[in-house]
Amino acid sequence: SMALGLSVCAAAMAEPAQYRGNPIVTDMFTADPSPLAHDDTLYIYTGHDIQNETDRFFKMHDWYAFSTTNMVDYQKHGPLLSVDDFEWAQGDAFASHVTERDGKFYWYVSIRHKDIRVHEGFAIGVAVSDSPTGPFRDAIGGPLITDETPNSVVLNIDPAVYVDDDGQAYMYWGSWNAGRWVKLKDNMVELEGEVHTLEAHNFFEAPFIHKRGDTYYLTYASHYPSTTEYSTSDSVTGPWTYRGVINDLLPKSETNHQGIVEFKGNWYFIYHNAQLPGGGVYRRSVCVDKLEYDADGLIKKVVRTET
Ligand code: FUB
Repeated sequence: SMALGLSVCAAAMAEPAQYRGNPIVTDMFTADPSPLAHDDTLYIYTGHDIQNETDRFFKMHDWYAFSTTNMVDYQKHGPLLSVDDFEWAQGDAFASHVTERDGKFYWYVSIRHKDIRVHEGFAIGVAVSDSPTGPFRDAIGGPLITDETPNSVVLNIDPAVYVDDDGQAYMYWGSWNAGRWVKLKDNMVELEGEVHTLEAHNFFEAPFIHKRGDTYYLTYASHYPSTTEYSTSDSVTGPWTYRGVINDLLPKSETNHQGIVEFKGNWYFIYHNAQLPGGGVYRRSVCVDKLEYDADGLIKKVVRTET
């Protein structure tokens, strides 16, 4: 009927924002991407820069996801998680990482603790959901890592979790030249054993692990302003062999924060720049480009396609 036709049309017009190309999001500033391939969809979880054009610090309060099935069209979900979802936290939604285990989705986040104010008070928390797009809730009701954790670092930020082939989960994190790693229990929300120092040449922050064939790749931001560099190993715990730069300095973003994922037979390098109009160090934009390997399995320098 005519009425039915009109309501279908209205529903189509009410669809959430859709985007194409780089940067993948054009109506807000996004940063620190974390990719997750699930079923036939790629989810890119991001931070959300809300700083103005003059103040000089990161201002971030919540996290979003952007999904795609074809690497061309992206759909916004969120905000899916916010600092307010962690009662023990007071602010600063820095970099995060989402991983799946046994049908549950775990979202590891960097936030500031309300009470523990040693150093900067940064802590790592974790939220959980039965779906990649939520609802997510605080999985512990407290932090996983704080300044009080033995062998933690000054800035406990930038968590990345990797579940190895034998089912053992590892969390990597850290900043300002001090990387760390620790095993996680099978429940994904408790530490197993002691915190280890991450020994990787030129490590600054933003560790990320992926595996291709028998090789583990540890990518990370190096120096500040940051390039993206990497090391490889035949074990998820190292030792790590330094392999060089894969993403050069960015024109306007001092940070460089990457995630790497294989999706539908191609590898992707997911990062942020500051190329949206009005963009800058604290107003960044997530981008996606191809990641390629040479015949020896070394990563080729990323060819960025932003304008
Ligand atoms: O987005 C805030 C911080 O900037 C992140 O935690 C770092 O990785 C850097 O991108």
